[in-house]
Amino acid sequence: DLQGVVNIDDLEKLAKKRMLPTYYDYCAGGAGDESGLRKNRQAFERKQLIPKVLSGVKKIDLTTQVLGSEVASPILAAPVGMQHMAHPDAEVATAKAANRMGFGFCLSTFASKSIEEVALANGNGVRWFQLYLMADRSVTLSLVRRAEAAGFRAIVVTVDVPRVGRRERDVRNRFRRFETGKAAILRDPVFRSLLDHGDKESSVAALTKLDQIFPNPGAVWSDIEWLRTVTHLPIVIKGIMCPEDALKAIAYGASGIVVSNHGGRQSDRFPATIDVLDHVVKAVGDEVEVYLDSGIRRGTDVITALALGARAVLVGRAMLWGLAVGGEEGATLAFELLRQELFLGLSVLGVTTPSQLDSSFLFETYREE
Ligand code: HOC
Repeated sequence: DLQGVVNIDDLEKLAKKRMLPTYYDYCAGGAGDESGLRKNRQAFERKQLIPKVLSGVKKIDLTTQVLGSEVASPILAAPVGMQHMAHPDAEVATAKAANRMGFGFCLSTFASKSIEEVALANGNGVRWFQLYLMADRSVTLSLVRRAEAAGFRAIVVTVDVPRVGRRERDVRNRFRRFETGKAAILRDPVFRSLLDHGDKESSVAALTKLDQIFPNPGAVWSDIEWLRTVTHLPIVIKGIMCPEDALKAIAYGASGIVVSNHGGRQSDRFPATIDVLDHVVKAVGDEVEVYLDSGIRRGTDVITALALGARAVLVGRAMLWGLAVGGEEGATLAFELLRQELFLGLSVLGVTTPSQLDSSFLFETYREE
């Protein structure tokens, strides 16, 4: 199946044929009328880059530093939950693919595979753990401790889900997020201890309990303050869309932020991330590393984000489509396609390392000067 795949769109078309339609819709869908989803793409497509020729691009080095760790490219695997919807090997496959490619990997709180299994699969890879601030701090803390013990190098706190966005495809499909009971958090020992009969509790009771602690609309900035006191790992705040919140993240001890609109899944009225990136980067200066996600499908999208000041990008759906089509091989192909597009994109732009990118390569800046 993987033969003949030329780009991420090809992978998505194949994934759509492979996946259960309700699962595909859950993964592909966005909030409301899905204009947020479309905007993420349209905003990238509007951007234009200006090449600087005869720059000597024999050697291109994509190596990037993220939070003090070296990764093979500025493309990281995003924390996509419940990847069993795409393939039974789920995050074990994507973590292996990321390690094969030397890409950084971020594991979701709602992964289908356990923190420990994924760490094993990821080997010596650079991995981060994505955390939701649950309404029960003991569960949140349990996840943090397990991630620390399993060699995760950062905690990425997602802050843009006070309630889960209304994705109309899921409403029509009567899709229930945890219907399969496959999210590994259901097996967390501290979570199990909250159930009346511990391990013997039926999965229905476990799902009810999970619904009580997530989403947590009561989460506030002081929860980040608390998190800062319980872990020495760097904290990255994911879901920042404006300079004010970026500055708060710094004040509360973050080492990085992810400019993200949750892949257009939380609102159809949030702007595209690539359109707000510049304001956020200018506000924070060098105080934190800024990453971006939501809508990355092309190497040129990565370049555009980096030219606007992002250190790296995270890719979710692109990886998922690869996973759906070919497990670990498919996810590796998705990463490889993006890596190749990035390599070629830099070459034709006249750039040999991601760190050379700046706004002088953006047509809009060039035109203004
Ligand atoms: C998988 C459990 O990131 C999404 C999630 C947020 C909701 C978590 C539900 O679907 O966008």
